[in-house]
Amino acid sequence: MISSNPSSIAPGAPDELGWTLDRHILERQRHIPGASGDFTGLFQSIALAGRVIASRVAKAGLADVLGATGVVNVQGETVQKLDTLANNVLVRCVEAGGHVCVMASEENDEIIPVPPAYPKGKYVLMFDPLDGSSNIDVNVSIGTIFSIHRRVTAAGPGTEADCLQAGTEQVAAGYIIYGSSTMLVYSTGDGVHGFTLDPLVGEFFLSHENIRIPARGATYSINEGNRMHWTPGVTAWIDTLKSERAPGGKPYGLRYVGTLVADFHRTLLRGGVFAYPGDRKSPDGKLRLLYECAPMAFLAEAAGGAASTGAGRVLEVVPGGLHQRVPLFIGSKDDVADAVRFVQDGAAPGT
Ligand code: P6P
Repeated sequence: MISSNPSSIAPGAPDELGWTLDRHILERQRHIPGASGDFTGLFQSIALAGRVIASRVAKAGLADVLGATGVVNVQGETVQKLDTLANNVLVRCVEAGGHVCVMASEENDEIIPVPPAYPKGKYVLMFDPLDGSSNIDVNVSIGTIFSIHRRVTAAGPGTEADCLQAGTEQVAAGYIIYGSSTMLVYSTGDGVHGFTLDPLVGEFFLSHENIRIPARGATYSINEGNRMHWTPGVTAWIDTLKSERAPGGKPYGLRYVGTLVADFHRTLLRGGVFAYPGDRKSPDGKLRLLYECAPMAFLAEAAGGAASTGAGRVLEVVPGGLHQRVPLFIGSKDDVADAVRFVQDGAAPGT
């Protein structure tokens, strides 16, 4: 990834620092003609927010930020205290930097304007501040998901139109997973890279360079509790994966955390397929396009995988609203292709 040694230190000398996220982003910027440093500044703000949220999540059980606030968000879900805290931290870290013209969040019904006192930048940031909030109180991995676009309006305060762009237009996407370790995974379309937080240093260090999803995996990830609502195509697909008719003749294992970030992170590193399909109860599924499915689809495709709604590429869906839901099949490209075939016409995997 780094083609030369621009450092003044003799080539081949040991690198005691290692690749911090800052250094990685600055090195990337060095190779982009005319780069203004705006993207770098936005990314540093997101990373700061991730470090602050990681710190609060780590001591949530002690600091009484567990438990619901009683507020119900636009999704109709009870907002956990950490959800609110994470949302506010992200907005505060980004709003004053002059890198964005508008933001949008799972927790906010409408767009989040940049306060009039602050300069407006050329980027748009959309996020799910704390995905998996139902798992907060039981100490299961949760995460922050973010998506970055360029604005489409000319200047001044950004609008909803700046947010409602297809996923193919994303400049970058990523997530921060607060698990056994805290990791930030991102892509600008040129490879997917993972950074692990060293809590003693307070910095993310490159730990997973150029992540690639295997063409096929050995696990499927779906909420089997929804089986009674599944369409015949999804039911036939899952029943095939659980039988000797599965690709390779060995039944797939089931892994389901109930946090998209955790289920996707495992799928990204080990392959396999995650699905939150549309069903008879919820034809569009549960997951939101702008700040869950589109950023994960951007990462999946950048890592050699795939992401489909069952009807087409997730990245090609043009959003009709900030909180639009879409069905999601994502992970190893051959496993996703099988799922789509079943959903569309019930063909057996691999035929
Ligand atoms: P279910 C978490 O609430 C979330 O939005 C995603 O992170 C996760 O994949 C999904 O919902 C889990 O939904 O219906 O299986 O509990």
